[in-house]
Amino acid sequence: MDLLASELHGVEALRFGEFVLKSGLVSPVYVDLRIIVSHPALLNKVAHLLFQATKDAGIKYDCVCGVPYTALPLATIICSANQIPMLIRRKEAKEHGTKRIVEGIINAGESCLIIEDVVTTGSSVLETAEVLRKEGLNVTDAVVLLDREQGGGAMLAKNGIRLHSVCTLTKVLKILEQQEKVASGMVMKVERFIQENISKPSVQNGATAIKRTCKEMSFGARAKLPGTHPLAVHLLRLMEKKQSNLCLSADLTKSTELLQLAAVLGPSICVLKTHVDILEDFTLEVMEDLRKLADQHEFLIFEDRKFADIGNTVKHQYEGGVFKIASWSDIINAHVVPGSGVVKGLKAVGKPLQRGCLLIGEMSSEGTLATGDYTKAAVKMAEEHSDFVLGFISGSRIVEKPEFLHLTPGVQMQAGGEPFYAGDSFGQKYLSPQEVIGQKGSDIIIVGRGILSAPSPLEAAETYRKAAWESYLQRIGVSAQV
Ligand code: S5P
Repeated sequence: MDLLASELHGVEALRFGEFVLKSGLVSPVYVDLRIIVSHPALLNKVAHLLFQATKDAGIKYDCVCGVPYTALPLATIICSANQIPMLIRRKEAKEHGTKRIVEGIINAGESCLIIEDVVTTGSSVLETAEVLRKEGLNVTDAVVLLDREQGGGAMLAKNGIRLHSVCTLTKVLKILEQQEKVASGMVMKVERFIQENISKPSVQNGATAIKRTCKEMSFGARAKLPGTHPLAVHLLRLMEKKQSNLCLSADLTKSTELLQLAAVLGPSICVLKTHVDILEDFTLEVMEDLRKLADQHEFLIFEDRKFADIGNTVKHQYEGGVFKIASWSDIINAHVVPGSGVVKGLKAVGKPLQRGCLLIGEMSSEGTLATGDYTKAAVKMAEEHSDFVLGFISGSRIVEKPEFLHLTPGVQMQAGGEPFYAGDSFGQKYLSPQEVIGQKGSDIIIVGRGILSAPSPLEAAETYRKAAWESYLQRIGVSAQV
């Protein structure tokens, strides 16, 4: 074990310092075992240790599957050296041909052992187990080289999977400390980090989900990430400055009312969302006046146009026509149903103007079809066009990338700050700001009638602003004082 720890450290599979993880957490340790494919002797050694761990634990299994991608070569070596049939799990089903998600011969009822390099929360192992179980295989055990001891074992146990590890992160740390490769101060820092960031399994809607118990990045810190869209950087900074993660949905039909509301509520909001096509008296001069108010009070304008056509058509709809949306709106949004052409068309107009786009990943309405694979496709499209797409319209956080923003509509409270659970008569469903920001992990609440129908829209806006901001502060671990 001593040799393994020093070799992993030597090839920089374990690094110490400050690293931003996929979840947005800043970690003092970074474990990345992908590098070991460049060190064949070490790769063999790791595979051997994993196999030895299965023997020591007395696990019985018929075939082996590695969690893609890092554990694939490890599973291959184990299977080849020991003559065990292997299965390969695809990350995405093939678009053509067989559409298989698992390659290799599947004999339903057989036991499949899962191999993984590192386990933190256990979600990657569980994801692979669920795919294999859907194919009729039994999955009861997983073997991992390094357990980061951040709740993965407990979460997997809850889902009927025993986790066996060759080594734990604390053990490796101790060895490296003894070998004087890591300073004691750093060891303590890492141990504290592990303790503070243990994920606890929780059950939601029948499925096991990881509850966020860890501290998250602030809006200000997210603005500093190199991959954050420039418009999102601007928005995150003004959110911090104004202490507001409230977007007003200004669904009004008269331009004087729109401008009046923008003037009064401007200081309380970070974004003002319009549906210009419901204005009875739309003119471009009105939008020029709105733009001036936006600059004066520092909020962004978001035209909720929900583009959903082929690229060439949306390009015209965005740039021209009566509304000339691109000339005054900072942000627009689009459905992903046409495929990536819709983003490409919008990007051709919006990117040169430093505009940004939100993709609709989920909707707040009853019976929405934007769920499951559709939502995943929206995330993939956003990742592929992150030079123009700055985030999502969604009911919850749909991707753990702090560079992306999540804006959530369907928010309302009763007078007095109580949550309001009913919807409207057309299928709109509501959650409270606390649920949306605190529990669902979204960033910005979008509120329309909750503010517009209140006796004092300004008072209501302030109540929503404070509730959403307090939930955000709690989420990042700062005591609320708004
Ligand atoms: O899924 C969605 C997406 C959007 S953008 N559900 C929504 O309600 N919206 C918009 O948010 C909707 O068009 C409306 O402008 C606003 C919600 O308004 P409210 O009055 O129900 O708060």
